[in-house]
Amino acid sequence: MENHVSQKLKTSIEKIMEVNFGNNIKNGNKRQVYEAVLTATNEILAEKRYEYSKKVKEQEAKQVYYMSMEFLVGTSLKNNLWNLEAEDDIKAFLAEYGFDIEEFYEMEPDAGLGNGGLGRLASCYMDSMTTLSYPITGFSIRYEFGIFKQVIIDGWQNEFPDSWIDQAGYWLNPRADEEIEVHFFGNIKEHWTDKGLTTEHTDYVSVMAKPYDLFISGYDTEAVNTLRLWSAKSTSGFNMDLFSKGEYVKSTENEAIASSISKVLYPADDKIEGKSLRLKQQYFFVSASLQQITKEHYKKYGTFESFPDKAVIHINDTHPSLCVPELMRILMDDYGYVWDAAWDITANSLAYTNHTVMSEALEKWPIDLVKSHLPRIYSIIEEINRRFCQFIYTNHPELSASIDKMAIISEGMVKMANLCIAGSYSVNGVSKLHSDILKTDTFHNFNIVYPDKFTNVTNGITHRRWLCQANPLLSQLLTEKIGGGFKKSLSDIEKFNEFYYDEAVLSRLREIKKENKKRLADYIAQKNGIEVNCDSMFDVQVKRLHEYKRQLLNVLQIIDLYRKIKFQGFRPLPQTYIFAAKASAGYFMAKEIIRLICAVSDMVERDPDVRDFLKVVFIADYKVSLAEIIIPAADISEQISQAGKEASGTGNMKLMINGAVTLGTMDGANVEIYEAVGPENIFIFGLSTQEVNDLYHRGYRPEDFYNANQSIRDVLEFIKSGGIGGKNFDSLYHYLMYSDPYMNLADFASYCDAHRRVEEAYRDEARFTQMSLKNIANAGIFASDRSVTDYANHIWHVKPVQ
Ligand code: GL2
Repeated sequence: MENHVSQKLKTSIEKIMEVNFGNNIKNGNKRQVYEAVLTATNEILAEKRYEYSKKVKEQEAKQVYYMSMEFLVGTSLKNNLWNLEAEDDIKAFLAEYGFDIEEFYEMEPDAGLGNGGLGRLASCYMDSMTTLSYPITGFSIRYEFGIFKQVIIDGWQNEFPDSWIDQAGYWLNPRADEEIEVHFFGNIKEHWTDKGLTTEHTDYVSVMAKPYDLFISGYDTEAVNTLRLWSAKSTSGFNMDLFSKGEYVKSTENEAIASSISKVLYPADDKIEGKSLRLKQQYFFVSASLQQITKEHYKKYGTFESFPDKAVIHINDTHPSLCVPELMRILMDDYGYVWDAAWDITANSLAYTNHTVMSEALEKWPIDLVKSHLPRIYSIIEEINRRFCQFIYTNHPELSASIDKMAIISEGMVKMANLCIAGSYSVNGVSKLHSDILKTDTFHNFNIVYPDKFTNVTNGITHRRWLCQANPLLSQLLTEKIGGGFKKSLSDIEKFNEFYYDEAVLSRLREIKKENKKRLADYIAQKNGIEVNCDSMFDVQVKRLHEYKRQLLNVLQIIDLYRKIKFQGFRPLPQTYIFAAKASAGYFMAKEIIRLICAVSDMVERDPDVRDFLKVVFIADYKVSLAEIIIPAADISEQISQAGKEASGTGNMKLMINGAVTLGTMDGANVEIYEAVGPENIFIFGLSTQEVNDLYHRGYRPEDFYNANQSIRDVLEFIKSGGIGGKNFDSLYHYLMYSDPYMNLADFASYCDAHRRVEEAYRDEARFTQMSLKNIANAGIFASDRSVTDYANHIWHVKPVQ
């Protein structure tokens, strides 16, 4: 039976066709109907949002404000229709008029407002919070250009702008009535008044923040939450005076400077960019969001005493760390609170998640930059730092030698993680291993001072997008066998373990995998012009390109395999290696690794001795919608970062739930995947975190591994001598032999050995399908529903609003 939402949607689509285009569906063109479907879906969400927010207000429920520079939303149409349980009806409705809904899905560009795992996690959390009916608002920037489009030309990554708004802007609901002014630069004047010492910020430059709301739907819920994206524009706008005087360029200058703030997403992942524009972006969205949140709170309660009971502001990595001084500023300068009271409110309303231990990603800003761009904020940070250092000095004399390391301002820099720890009531890592490393290593001293602040919440993924929508065949099989309850409550998926010995189910699993492989193979044939064998084993490594993730190790193994097939008559199981990854634009080594993958792909493809056994494919422009095609087709999930470096990983979870078996190091959430599936259903190799640290302290000498291992010598000399299509890869040879902080060669032998174990397991079809089943059935704990419930219960202390 058709549901009430579907009926409403249809009527609304018809109406929009009439009113907006003076047309009807029958005669409408594809673009018109596409627009009508998106607009109608958005309207339904707007109505639901209105009803839900009324309830939240009535119940005076505590709310989460999730501050994140990145939300990797992906596409929304399919997700929204699926969540509204209207997908089938709308598909059939459109088909009546000759429109294929799949084509509409393809027309929608990804909202690529993020780089990788961190941004995608934020979007998964919005989905889960909404499905579980928790009130949450996400805050970020409405980047005009999201993550760049990647085009590979002759093996080299080129970046092109991604203007997504034209085709996906229907989801963005402008709220001109809620614009907010943000101040940069200027001077600080202090003077005594009857209220004590007050501070005035003068001669500042104003930028207007205009909000756009993107509605977030959930499954089987009344709730709709919003993701508020701020767009920057000038307060003065276009200068008519200058224009009249013929100063055409100057007349638009103010607008250009202001709007540059929300122009483009910084494409660096796990690495900081200490640029002035980046600092402006951070302050811009933090200030606009906090001004709005506090204004609403004050309107309602007339005081901030109750603020920590009604609001929790979550700092997603240090990018929004200016929340600490900005909330202090608002409370003191705008609402007249004295320092101690303001600090009490601030430090009880903020919670912080750390997402990386990589030193190059721990943000710090030069003092002069912060001081000149944000003079008032800097003066507050200085005072926070002074009090913090004094507190440590007085209460923890044993740490007095470490104060310099713990200080918020030191070595000419403002250290944002230190600021977050001092200013938040909760600090968490994103997997058990990562949270342990934070406590025992990265923030060891802070853990001595604030042992109760540190906790762990292991990441999760929304299986509704990554399983139900991306892999409808598997989802259907699960529904048949264990019922549909898993869609709302993924712990139910555990029941699938019962089918471990069920031949019919195992055979269905194989058929489903094959279908998904065909879908991917079609994509590859179309985009790469490579025919891949769907009976070969699909080995997948898809994620950002980063040295620590060690795509290079994967290629080294492939080159070794190539050489063994070509020169030693080795006949392996046919295997297809699939890579997809974007490298940060200025990251030379990462781009070199892509070039190597592409060159190896070419070399194999041209070689009739090898190509029946081995294929290597680099799929360009990795993004959420592409991941939805690749992941369900994977047999093997490569998670091979150097132990201790990948905070969690979330791709590993998406692959697992789609039945791929992990080949990985004991790093990040791989450790918990290992615990969930047991040692016989995962392939582990390589040094442990402890062993990596020990080797580092002893001194890692790549030549020791080179000398001890014939295959390493063969592979490296092959690369060096132009063996890969005559191309020069000296940069990578030297990297591996003389610098490589991620110790690729130390794990090489164990990695190759693991690959042979994988092959052996894969040859035993029945056994491998059982491994795959175990991975699916034990993925329950990696639901983002579980993660957000952990946050809600243990950190945020919020309740669902039903
Ligand atoms: C990351 C981590 O590298 C990754 O391991 C983790 O899964 C995600 C989400 O917690 O966060 N940190 C980071 O800066 N980026 C990540 O993907 N970009």
